[in-house]
Parts: sequence; C-alpha cells; structure tokens
Amino acid sequence: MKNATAKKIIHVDMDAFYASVEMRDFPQYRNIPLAVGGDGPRSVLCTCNYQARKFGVRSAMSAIKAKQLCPELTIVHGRMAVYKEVSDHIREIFSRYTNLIEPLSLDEAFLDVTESKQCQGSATLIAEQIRKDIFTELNLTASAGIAPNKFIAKIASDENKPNGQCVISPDKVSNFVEQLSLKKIPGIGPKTFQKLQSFGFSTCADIRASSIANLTTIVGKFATSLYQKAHGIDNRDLEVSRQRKSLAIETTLAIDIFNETECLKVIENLYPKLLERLAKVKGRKIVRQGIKLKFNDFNQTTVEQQSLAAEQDVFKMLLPKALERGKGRGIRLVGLTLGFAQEDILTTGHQEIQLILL
Ligand code: TTP
Ligand code: MG
Repeated sequence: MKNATAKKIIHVDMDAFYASVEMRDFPQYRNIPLAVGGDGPRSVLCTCNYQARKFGVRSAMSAIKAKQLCPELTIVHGRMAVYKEVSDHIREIFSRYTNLIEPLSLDEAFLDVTESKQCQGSATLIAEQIRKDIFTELNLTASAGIAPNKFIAKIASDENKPNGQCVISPDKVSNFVEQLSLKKIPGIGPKTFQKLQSFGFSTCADIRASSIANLTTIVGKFATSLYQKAHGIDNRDLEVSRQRKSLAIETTLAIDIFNETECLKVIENLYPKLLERLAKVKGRKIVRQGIKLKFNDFNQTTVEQQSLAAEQDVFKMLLPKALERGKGRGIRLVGLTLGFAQEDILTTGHQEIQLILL
C-alpha cells in the first residue's frame, strides 16, 4: 500500500572519502591501491580506495594485515583540515535543498526533503543534483539512498556505491528489507549477529516469522526495534536540534592571494551570491555579519560585528582587521557570514506514522 504522507529521506555518503580526497589532490595516487592511516607497526587504516578493497583491505584494519593482503599498498597520512573543509562544503550544498539536515560524520548526512520544492519535489532528482553539485564543485563522488525513512535510506546508499544511488519507494520497502542480512542493520554488531544466527535468524525474513516476545528472550529491549526494522519501519525524525544559526558563503581560491585589493574583489564576487541564498531563507532576522579568512597554513579567523541587514560595505570594513591577523600569510579562502536571531526549535514537522504490519 502506498502511503500518501510518506517522508522523503536522502542519505548521502561520500565514496572512500579520505582516500578520494588524496587521489584528487595528488595524481600519483590515482591508479594505485591507496590507504589513509598510520603506517607504523601498530597503526590502523582509516579507509582505503576501491583498488585496495579488491585485495580485501578495509577500514579499521591494521596496517600490517593490509600490507599482507596487498604488498604494493601505499599508505598516506590523513589531512584532517582538508577533509573538514570538504565536509563544510558538502553541508553547504545540502543546505541549498533543505534545512533539515542531520550530519552523521564528516562524510555523511541524512536530509529530509519531504517539503523541498526543488527538482519538482522529486527526492530522486534532488539526490542526483546534490551528487552532481559535489562532483562539479569538489571533484569528488558521493552515493545516495532515497527512501521513506532513515534506516532504509542508509542501507540504500550502500547499494550502488561508488558514485551511484538507489531509490526504495514506499511500496518497495517490504521486499527490499525481506532479503536483507541482519548484519546490515545498524546496531547489530558481529556478536549480536552471531547470537541471532545461533537461534536460526540470518535475514529480516527470519525475524518477521518470529514475534517480539520471542525476540525479547534473545536480544532484550532491542526486540521491538529489531522487529520493526525487519518490516522496514523506522519512525525516527531527523535530529535537527537547532534552527540554522547562520548563512555562509565561501570560496576556496585557485591560488593564494596576498593583499586587500584582491580580497575586496573576492568580496564583490561573493556578495551577490550571498544575497541570492539569503532570498531563499524566509522570515529570519539578521543580527550579525562577519568575514572569514583561511590562511595558507589552514588557520582561520572570523571578524564579526552586530548588524541588522546584509551590507557589502560592512564586510569590506571588517576585512582589514581579518587581514591583520594573517600577518602576511597567503589567503586560500574567503567567506561571508550572516548570523540570525535564534527563535523556535525546528523539528521535521511530521507526526510519527504508525504503519500496520501485515
Ligand atoms: P565511511 O563512509 O565509512 O567510509 P569511506 O567513505 O572511506 O568509504 P565508502 O565508499 O565505503 O563510504 O567513512 C568515512 C570516512 O571516515 C573515511 O574515509 C575515513 C573515516 N573513517 C575512519 O577514520 N575510521 C574508520 O574506522 C572508518 C570506518 C572511517
Ligand atoms: Mg563514505
């Protein structure tokens, strides 16, 4: 049965995130098995690229084991500041499509696009557009899952990885979930999985054939949630605790710049774009504006002042103080921000929908 009030949730997850950033920035890493992590005798890997995965190399594996599986593996140290910068950028891309964003880590987030009007309100097209934006602006690929709830969206985003997406419409949820291995359910670690298996439960279909009472004897309080998940039900809203506090636009420059005149030109370029975005944010009171500079050593500074409107001259006026803090370092990023008055708490605005189990 199709549920007319079903939510539209997208789960976006970057592909081989840290490794892809290294391959993007260093061409010599592009066609070899690559991992990011420590390479000492006690180190573990944060992640690895898809070439390395062909050898069985995985996240959280020890560097020693990884080298045994793939002797030609190159292991590089991570650059967190760069990953954080990419993460901020993808979140800014998400915010073009909805205010309801629940980031899970640097490289993944849930988006509730039920009320979004972009792309004719199609969650499938919004996900495609977001992945396109990420590719055009950051030269990185992401995968997405589109579904009526967080649980299914998260599993779906893994289905067509890398650089793919998977739509599970409300009427397909039941079939999709039936074949699912219990290993794939968040919250079921290797130990719980083993225990469930020893009682004859391997897939969601096996759980469906049981009862909450019976499952309680095996997994205790987790039984209800497990039973619901096996039917594809997950009524959790996105955890979007606060309204957007600010609106920001920023640009990472192709080459570092060093003086005020060049910075002013960047501000003049960014300002109309900030106004465009501001036009889409309805009914918010501006209380602050600020300028952010990131220097070529990745340190950053923000200079702000109270303000009741977005004024280009105020950004320009704040610039000298920000520049002074750079003490001559090159500038790699310029950003403009507007701070909003904090009002109501946002929720996703959807009542929990109880589905009837068939
Ligand atoms: P994941 O999204 O789990 O992995 P991934 O993006 O590298 O690969 P996939 O294509 O399968 O999504 O994690 C995102 C980043 O978080 C990852 O690039 C590195 C970091 N990370 C760790 O530092 N330690 C870990 O154990 C894991 C799993 C990830
Ligand atoms: Mg990822």
